[in-house]
Amino acid sequence: MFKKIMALVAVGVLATACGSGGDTTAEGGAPATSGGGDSTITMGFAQVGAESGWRTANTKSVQESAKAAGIDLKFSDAQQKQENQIKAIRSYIQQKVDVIAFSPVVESGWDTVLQEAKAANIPVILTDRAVDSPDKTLYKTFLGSDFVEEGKKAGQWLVEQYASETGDVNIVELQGTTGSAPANDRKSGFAEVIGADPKFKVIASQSGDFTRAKGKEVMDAFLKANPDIDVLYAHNDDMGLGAIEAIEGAGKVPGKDIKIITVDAVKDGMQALADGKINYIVECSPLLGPQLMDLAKKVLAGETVPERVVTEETTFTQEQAKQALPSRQY
Ligand code: GYE
Repeated sequence: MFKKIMALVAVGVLATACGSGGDTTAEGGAPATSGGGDSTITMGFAQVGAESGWRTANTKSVQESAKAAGIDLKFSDAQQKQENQIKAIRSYIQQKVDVIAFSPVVESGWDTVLQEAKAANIPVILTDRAVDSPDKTLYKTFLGSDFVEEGKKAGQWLVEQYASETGDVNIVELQGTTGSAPANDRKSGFAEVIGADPKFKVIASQSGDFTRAKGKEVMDAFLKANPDIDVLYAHNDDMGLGAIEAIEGAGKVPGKDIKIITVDAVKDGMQALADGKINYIVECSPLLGPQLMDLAKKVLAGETVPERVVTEETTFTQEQAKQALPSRQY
């Protein structure tokens, strides 16, 4: 086991350095290439679920990159339930994996289980979504997008599109999973930007749980209650795609009668954008696997890693989607 080798190296190198509960990222534990033994890293990965095209692409990226990096991956799907994720993490602790990576379904309520991982000396890497714990020693790094920035980009596009509009712009919002980092941050980033002009009115805002089915259901209700919707802002493509069905079902033209902004830029979303049914997509990359494996190796080698690794991403108009689609990986 990788950890055992590292432990031996660490004992030699750091014998006098750390007292109790020393920081495992402490420099100096590094080049553990001392020969022989089984140096395979075992990673326990607690995934959120399979709620969206984004998530499916993310899972594929993690699984493929683990394989490519020679990391033994234990994978679990929590079906969007925090209690399932906590169970999975506890089981990884029991199995004494070398490193735990997970994408926390919601932001709060992780301290206890993360303290258990810390007590067992198993480093944790957050990927995709953040936790709101003030105790930054509970994890080594957080790899993922800046969701506030994504919400701002969505808001900026809207502000530009409606620059010459003098009347009210009625917006409905489909939020992601309640309590999740992307739902909280995409909402607040967007609100901050459009809040500068009172003509932008969010007339309804509700969770569609990041799924197509829920997106359709909630949009149906929005349409019934509000005859005058100008814009839909959906926190992911899947909810936007479900909402398109609802809009068409109500006899309206998505992309024209109701302008649509979404986040993610997965293939189905990009296709709808190219087809004129969505007006603008803010990209959120699910391809976090290679960087995650790289970070895991560094953490286990005792190298210092940045506290936060932000994913680079862009935005797409309808024209840009047409150009990007043929080579889109997910
Ligand atoms: O945008 C959504 C998925 O956490 C960034 O989760 C991720 C979000 C993504 O269900 O489609």
